[in-house]
Amino acid sequence: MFYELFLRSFADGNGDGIGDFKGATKRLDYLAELGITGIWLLPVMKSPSYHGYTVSDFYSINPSYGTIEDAREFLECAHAKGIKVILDMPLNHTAINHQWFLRALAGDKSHRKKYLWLERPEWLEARRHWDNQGVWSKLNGEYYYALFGPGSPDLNYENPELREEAKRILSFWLSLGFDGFRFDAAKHIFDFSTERGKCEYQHAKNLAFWKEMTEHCRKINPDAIFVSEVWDDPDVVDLYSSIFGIGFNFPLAYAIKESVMELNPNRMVEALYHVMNRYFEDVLQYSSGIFLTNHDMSRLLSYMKGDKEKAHLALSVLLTLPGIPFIYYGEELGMKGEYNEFANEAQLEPFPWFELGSGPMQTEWKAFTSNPPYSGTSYEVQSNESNSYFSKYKNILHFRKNNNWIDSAKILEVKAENNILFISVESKGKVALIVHNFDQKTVILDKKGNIVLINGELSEQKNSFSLGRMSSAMIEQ
Ligand SMILES: [Ca+2]
Repeated sequence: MFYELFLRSFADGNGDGIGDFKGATKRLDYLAELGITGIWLLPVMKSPSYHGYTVSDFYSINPSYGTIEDAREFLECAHAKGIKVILDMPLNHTAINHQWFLRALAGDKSHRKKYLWLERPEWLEARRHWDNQGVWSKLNGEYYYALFGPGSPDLNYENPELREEAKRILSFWLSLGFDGFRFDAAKHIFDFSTERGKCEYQHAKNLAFWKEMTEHCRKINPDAIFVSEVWDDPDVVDLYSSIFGIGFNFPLAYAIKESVMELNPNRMVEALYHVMNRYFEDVLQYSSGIFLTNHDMSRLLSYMKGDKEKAHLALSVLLTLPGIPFIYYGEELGMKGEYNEFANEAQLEPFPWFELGSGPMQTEWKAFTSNPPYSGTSYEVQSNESNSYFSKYKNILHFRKNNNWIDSAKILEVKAENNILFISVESKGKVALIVHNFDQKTVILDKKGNIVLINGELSEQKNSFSLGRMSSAMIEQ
């Protein structure tokens, strides 16, 4: 079970209000106690942007986060606690102030070949798929390709020397002790056709690129972990996942949140046959990275309009499905944050350790807007209450930790009856029926095995059991 961690917002180790490696190292026990066995670290390289996705030196640590030695110590301490760490690696583009781009602008030939420059005026007509914006930016009278905006010029991996450079970058971080990578924007490496002069995902070329990169990494660490970010239909995601080993299942995230929001388990049944169809088969060559939210989405409690029962039900559904679960930092406290297409600061807020918004190791790099002091969200308040959002969330995480056999389980059957979702899963001869009550009232069901409460209310009678509203349980068969 992975925890997506934004270092800047987590724990401050040197008193400047900015989260860093020293602080996170001291908070590893907190993560281990949650049941976390992996960390996905958002980019930590030198960057002009607060989120770090535009990198200005791929071989450096952002000085705000500490030193290479601090990172090494963090990795060693994580490993000692049985936690693996993968690094977010945005190889698709650089920051505009990366030396490569600055030298390219100054006319240096070898650096110019690292980027894509406008060759034909008609290329200017190209538009990106999701919002019809242009993809060429102009600086010093020259147009360069920058799909995600002027601040992040795309790298041109047609250049074999650049592919070798990318391998050196990956070697650098693996030898420091990282256990693998989350590859950002994986389908965007080749997404502009120079033949047709328009934006087009070139999946075959992308897959060849990633095969080359992952094979290189596996020579250094045969057990390296890779996760791909591909927002697309399940068949496209599968193509990429077969190379990386784990692919984020975006359609599943939407399906769970929508079905719980609408309290419609039928929607979930329909979706599972579509977005988890491989799990109904026997052969599993790769895993789904299953999640509800990430740094590019509204936080769960904001999505659920503050309905805590729904948020816990959604987490329960997620953690009873096969795949590798990813939990976004702060979700366990019920942090809020609405996605805004122009800035994603709202869902990247400081982790509220203290109720008054400051205290030892509390990060304060930005003011709280969605999770203000005295809102009851803090770890300080919730960790001491057995009935808090945090305590319930943690119990659901512990359910999955104690039942991690579900990670590689097969789905035998899913159905919805009387507003109850039934999921039957099997792994190595072990079979369990999972029951999620989407209803507003308690239901009584037949008892056919040992019952484990996942979340909510449960009472057992001789031949039956009662499952409270919005509650979940597992029946071991
Ligand atoms: Ca700091």
